[in-house]
Amino acid sequence: MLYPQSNLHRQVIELSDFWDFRFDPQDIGQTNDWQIGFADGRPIAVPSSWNDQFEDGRDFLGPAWYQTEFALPWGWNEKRIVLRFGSINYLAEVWLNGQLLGKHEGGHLPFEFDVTALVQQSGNKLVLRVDGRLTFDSVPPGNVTGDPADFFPSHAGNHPQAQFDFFPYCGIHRPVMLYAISPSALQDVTVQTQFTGTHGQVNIRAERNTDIPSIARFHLNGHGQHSIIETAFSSDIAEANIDIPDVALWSPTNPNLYELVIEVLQGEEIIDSYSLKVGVRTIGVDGDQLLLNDQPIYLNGFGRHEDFPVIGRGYLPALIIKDYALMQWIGANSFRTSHYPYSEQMLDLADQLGFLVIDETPAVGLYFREDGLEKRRELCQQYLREMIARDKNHPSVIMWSLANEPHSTPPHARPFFEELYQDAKKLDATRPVTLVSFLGASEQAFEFCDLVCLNRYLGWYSQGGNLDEALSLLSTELDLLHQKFGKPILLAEFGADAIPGHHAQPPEMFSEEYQAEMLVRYIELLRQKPYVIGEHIWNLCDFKTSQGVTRVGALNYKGIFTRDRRPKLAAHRIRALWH
Ligand code: GCB
Repeated sequence: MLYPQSNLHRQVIELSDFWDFRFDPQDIGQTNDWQIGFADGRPIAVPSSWNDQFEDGRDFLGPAWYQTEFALPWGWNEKRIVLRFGSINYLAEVWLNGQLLGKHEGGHLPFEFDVTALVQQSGNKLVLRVDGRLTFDSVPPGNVTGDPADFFPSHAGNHPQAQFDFFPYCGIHRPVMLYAISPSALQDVTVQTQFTGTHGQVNIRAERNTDIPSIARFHLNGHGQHSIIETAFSSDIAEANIDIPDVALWSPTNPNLYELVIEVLQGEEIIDSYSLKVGVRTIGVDGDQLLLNDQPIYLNGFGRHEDFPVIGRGYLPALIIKDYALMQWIGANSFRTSHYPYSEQMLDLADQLGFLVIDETPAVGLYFREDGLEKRRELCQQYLREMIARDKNHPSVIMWSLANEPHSTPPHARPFFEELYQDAKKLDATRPVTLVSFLGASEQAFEFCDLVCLNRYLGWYSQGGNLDEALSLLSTELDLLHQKFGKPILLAEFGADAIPGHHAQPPEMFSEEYQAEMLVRYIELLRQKPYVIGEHIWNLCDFKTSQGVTRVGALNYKGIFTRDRRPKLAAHRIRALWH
C-alpha cells in the first residue's frame, strides 16, 4: 500500500481539523439516520483519541459518531479520488454523502476507499461511526469471561476492561487524507535489496490496476549512483533490478538512503510518479546470531507505546521527534512497536535516523478458547497482511512479530501461529519472524519462529525485592531455553515500576534506585550469554493504562522516562551502559 504523496501527478490533502462528534451510548445513531448527518455535535480534534478531550466519556469506548464537510481542491476532475484513514480504533463504518463506503475492523493500520463515483466538487458530508468496544472475539480482546486460568496473567478486574496493559484509547488516531491520482496510477511498489561485497542490488516490483500499454521508468539516485532503467509493464506489473557497483549500505551507524523514483509513461506522457527512500541492507538469523549486513548485531532499546496526555494515542509529530531524541541520547539502536504498528512517520524517521524496528501486529493478549477462535484467526491474518503491505519497504523494519504474550498453552495454539508464521514468510521472505512470549520453555511457537523473544519480570512480579534470587533464576532459564530451542534470544521486556521522586537506599521496590539496579543487573547478566542478541527495556516512558490495584494513578510506571519525558535515575545509569 502506497502512502499518499503530492507531486506533479498526485495530490494529497489532509482533513485533520476540528470535526463534529457525538457519543452514542444507547446506539441509536443508525436508527436515527445519523449516517446522513447529525445535529448537536460537539467539536473534537482529529486526529486524537476522544477519551481525554472531554470531562465526560473518558472510559466510554463506543459507539460514537464523527462528521465533517469538505470540498475538492481545484483540478481534480478526471482523477481517481481516494479517502484514506491512517488508524481508527477499533471498528469504523464510513458514509460519504449518505452512502456507505464500507467498514474496517482493527486499529493502528490504514484503510481506504475509492470515492470517485460519490464525491462532489463541494459540500461533501463525511460521517463515521466508531466503535471501540472490546469483545471476547475481537483482537485485541476485552471483556473475556470464564476461567481466568485460560488467560493468566489477566487484567480482568481493571477498568475499562481489556486483555492488555495499556489504555484502550479510541477514535480517529491518525490523519484522514483525500488524494487524487491518475486512474492508471501505480497501486503498489515492493523493494527488496541484497549485496555481495561492495556490489549492491535493488529489486523493484511496481503494480497497477490496468493493462493499458505503459512503460515504467525507474530512477535510483544517491551516494554517487544515477541510474535510469525502463521496462514495459507486462499487464499490470513492471519489474527492474538495479545494480549499484559501490553500494553505501544502510545500518544504524550509517543510515544511507537512496532515492527511488518510479514514473509511468503512456506514449510520451508521464501519467504518474512515485518516490520512495531505499536502504540497501540484509537481515537474517544464523546460528545464535542476528546478522545485519552479514555482521552480528546486538539490539539495545525498548518496548514502547504511542501514548501522551490529552492526545491519547493520537498522532503527534513533536512527540515522535522527542522520543527519537531520548533514544539517541540514551544510546538505543532499536525498539519494538509494542503492541501494535506505529505511525508511518515513526518508521520513516527510523529509516532516516538508523533505528532497527521489530514491527508487531495488534494481536496482544490472545487466548485460545474455541468460541470466537475463527474470527480471531481471520483478524490476525488480516492485521499481518495489512502491516506487511504497509511497512515492507522500510529498511528499519528488521523483523515481524506475530503477537505479544498470547495465552498459547493449548495444543491448537501451535497450528494457529504456525499458519501465521507461514503467511508472514509468503508475504515477505526477507525478514525473520518472531512472537513475543512470557511462557518460556512451554511456548510452542518458539519451535518454529526464527528467534526467541521472551518477556521476564523476575524481581518484580515474582521474587519481588530479591534480585539475587531473580537473577539466578533468569540465568538458569535463559540457558535452558537456549538448550531447548537452539535459537538466539532477545529479552524483549524486563523492568520495574519506579514512582518518580521515590527513593530508597538500600533499593526497594517502586524506588528509582530499585528500577535502576534491576535493569543494570539484568543487562550485566544478558551480556554474559553469547546467544542473547538483545535487551529491550520495558518501557521507554510511563504510560496510561486501565485502573486497577497494581497501577497507581492508572499508569504503568516502568518507564525509565516519565510520561512527560523526564529521565528517572535508571535513564542515566542505562545511558552510561549504552554509550
Ligand atoms: C508484559 C506485557 C506489557 C505490560 C508489562 C507489565 O508482559 O507485555 O504489555 O505492560 O508486562 O508492565 O506488566
